[in-house]
Amino acid sequence: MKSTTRRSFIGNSAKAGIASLLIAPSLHSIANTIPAEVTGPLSNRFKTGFDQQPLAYAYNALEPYVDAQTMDIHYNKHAGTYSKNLKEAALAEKVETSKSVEDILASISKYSSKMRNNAGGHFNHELFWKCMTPNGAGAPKGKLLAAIEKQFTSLDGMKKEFSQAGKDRFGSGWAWLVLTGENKLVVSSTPNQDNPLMDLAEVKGTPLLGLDVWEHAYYLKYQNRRPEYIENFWKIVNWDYVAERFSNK
Ligand code: MN3
Repeated sequence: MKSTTRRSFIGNSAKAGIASLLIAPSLHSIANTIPAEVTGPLSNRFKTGFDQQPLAYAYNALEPYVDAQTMDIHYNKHAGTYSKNLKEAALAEKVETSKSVEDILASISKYSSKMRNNAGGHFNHELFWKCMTPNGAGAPKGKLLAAIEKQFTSLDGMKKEFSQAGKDRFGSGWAWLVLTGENKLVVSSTPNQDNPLMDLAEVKGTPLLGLDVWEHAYYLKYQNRRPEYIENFWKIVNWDYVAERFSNK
C-alpha cells in the first residue's frame, strides 16, 4: 500500500472505530499479495496460488494452544520452503504458475516426487492457517452442522473420528474432513504432504478442514503429546471458514 493511501485508509478507519482499524488492514494486505499473474484462477479465494499468503493473525494469536515460536518457524521456515521448492519444481517441469495448485494436485501422479511433496506441502499449509482462528472456535452451524450430524451422528462423533485419524497417523501426515464427489462428508488421513485433492489419494475429495500432525507442528510445546495438541486444535478451529468451503464446493 502506498503511504498516502495508507494514511487516508487509517483516517477513514478511525472514524469507523478501533475494531475495524485492527481488522481491516490485515484483510487488505492479503488481497494485495495476490500476484498479478495469478489473478485469473485466484479471483476465486478458494483457489491456491504458488506464493504464501500472509497470515491473517499474529504468531502469538493462537496461544496458549499453538505457541508463537512454533507459528513463526512453521510458517516462515517449513511452509516457506514448500512454496519455494514448489516454484523450483514448476520451473523445472514447465508448469504454468498461473495455474492454481489445485489443478496440479488433480494430476499429481504425472509429476516428480519433488512436485508432489511441495505442491502438497504448500497447499496443505495455506489451508491449515485459514482453518484456525484466534477468535474462539465456536461451532459449526446451519447446513454444515446438519451434514456433520447426518454423517457422524453428532459433532462430537466427527471430532472423535478426526482426532483418532490424527493420532493413528504413524509418522508425519495430516487428518482431514473431506467432502467427496458424492457430496458425502468423510474423515481421512494422508501420509507426508499428500492430500485428498491428489489423484493418487486413497480418499479423494475437497478438504474442508485439515490438521497438520507432523512433529514440527507441535513438538516445541507438546513434545510427544500429540493427542493433547489435537485436543487443543478444536479450541481454535475456524468453523466459519470450514462452512464457506463447504458451501462453495
Ligand atoms: Mn507443517
